[in-house]
Amino acid sequence: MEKTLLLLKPDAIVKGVCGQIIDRFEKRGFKIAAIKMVQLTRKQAEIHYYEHTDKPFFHELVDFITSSPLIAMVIAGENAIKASRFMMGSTNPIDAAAGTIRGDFALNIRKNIIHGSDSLISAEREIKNFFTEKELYL
Ligand code: IDP
Ligand code: MG
Repeated sequence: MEKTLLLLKPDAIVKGVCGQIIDRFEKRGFKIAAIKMVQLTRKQAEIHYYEHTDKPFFHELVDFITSSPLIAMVIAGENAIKASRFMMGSTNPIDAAAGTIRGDFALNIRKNIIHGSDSLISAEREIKNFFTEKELYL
C-alpha cells in the first residue's frame, strides 16, 4: 500500500484544526500508519526541506516549522501521495480551491497548514526523517 508523510504544521495546532484535517483523510479511506507530536530541531527541519536550501524563503521556512510542535503522520492507501496532494490544494492558499485543506483553512503561503510528500522517492526519504521502521503500523 502506498504511504505518504503528512505534517500538520505548527499553525494547524495553534488554530486547533488538526482533528478536522485528520478526519478528512480517514473519511477518504486512508489508514493512519504512524502519528506523533514533535517539535522539530533546525537540523531535522533542514533535512526535511533540503530541496529548498537555496530558496530565499528557506530560513523563514525553517524558523516557522520549528517554532512550535507539529503533528507528523504517515497515512497509507491507494494513491496516497497524489490523492493527499489534491486534498491539500495549491501551495499558496490564495490559489487553493475551496474544499481543499489549504483552501478552507489557510490564507498565508508560509502558514499553509499542511505538508504532504510529492513523490514516492520523497515520501520514502521524508518518512525516515520522522519514523523508524518499528513505528510504522501497516
Ligand atoms: P508544498 O508544501 O506545496 O510541497 P513547496 O514548494 O515544497 O510546497 O514549498 C515548501 C513550503 O515552503 C510550502 O508549503 C510553504 O509553506 C513554503 N513556501 C513555499 N514558497 C514560499 C514563499 O515564496 N514564501 C514563503 N514560504 C514559502
Ligand atoms: Mg513540497
